[in-house]
Amino acid sequence: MASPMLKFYNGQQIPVLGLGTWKSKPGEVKYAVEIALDVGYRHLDCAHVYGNEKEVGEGIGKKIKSGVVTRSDIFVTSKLWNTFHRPDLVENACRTSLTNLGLEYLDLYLMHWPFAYKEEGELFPSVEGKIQFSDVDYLDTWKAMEKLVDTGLVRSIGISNFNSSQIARLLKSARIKPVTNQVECHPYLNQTRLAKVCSDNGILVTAYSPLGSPDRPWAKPGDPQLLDEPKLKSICEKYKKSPAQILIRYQIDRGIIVIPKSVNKDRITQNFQVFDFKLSAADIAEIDSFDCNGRLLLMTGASGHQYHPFEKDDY
Ligand code: NAP
Ligand code: SBI
Repeated sequence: MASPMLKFYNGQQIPVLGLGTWKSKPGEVKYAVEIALDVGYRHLDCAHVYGNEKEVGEGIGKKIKSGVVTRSDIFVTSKLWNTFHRPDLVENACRTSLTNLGLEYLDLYLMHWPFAYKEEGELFPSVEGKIQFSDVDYLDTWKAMEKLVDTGLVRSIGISNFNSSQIARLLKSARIKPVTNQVECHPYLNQTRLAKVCSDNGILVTAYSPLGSPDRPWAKPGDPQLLDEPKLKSICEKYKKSPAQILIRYQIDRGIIVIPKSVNKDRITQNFQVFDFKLSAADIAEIDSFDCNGRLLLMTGASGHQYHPFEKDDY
């Protein structure tokens, strides 16, 4: 079965389920993309900072060449990294992702974070272990992203990791509204309040780390594992689905786009087998109750930045 689509306010459609590619090694991600397209995925979530867009592009190119998909069948997202926020750098950063991915346009280009880093050098410019910031305002970066829509390099633009105050500030000056805000979202951080702000403004939410990102580089032995959550067990038994499938379906049933990452054939396949069941309202409410403000990606390296989204008492 194909992934159902959601519609952005601008009329463009996005498959509700996509393949994440952060941490997917260059040697593994081409195969992962090929498997995903073979089993029916039509949405790929990419970013310059993942360092693997060339290999993602090779996987896409192979499947277009062999006739499995056409360019217009697939939805490809990339993201503007923090070192390219200065308006004069934005178009070139987008073109670099397009070249690496082997594409002529992106379906969606996101501002990866609201804060900027010192321009152009390393992706994580640091001096004595401290990330070097830039004070470019995300409103100015956004204006340069709007021009990418005008020139046809990207079909839609969106944001990632923006809090509710930052969304409100952006909406006051944006000529083109963001179509989505891609944020960490799973039962331990279900983002109900932020999702309401987005929905009130016609913005869809995209859930990243929907399985609790067990392979995040800073995970420590003994950290709670969402996929092992004991309260998920009876729900899994009831629907005869795995914890990952329940976590993916939880987002779909809330109207949220979801982008689980895998480089494993069986898990890529399993994660797509979520369109033959639906969670009851009571089970969604039960999973909602797991929320514990359990943010996994704190981005502490950017602590102190004026546009850090998670530092104040905001959501
Ligand atoms: P995730 O999708 O929550 O979890 C990925 C991990 O779960 C991998 O270790 C994967 O292992 C494992 N896994 C996948 N399917 C499984 C299954 N069925 N059963 C058990 N384990 C399974 O984590 P994520 O990579 O952090 O988030 C997903 C995507 O969101 C990213 O890849 C990226 O595209 C995006 N993202 C965006 C941002 C942002 O700032 N905008 C931040 C984080 C993530 P295998 O690969 O070995 O299967
Ligand atoms: C990277 F490529 C390296 C580190 C890192 O940490 C924070 C989370 C993040 C990101 O900014 N976007 C992701 O998908 N993962 C990331 C990516």
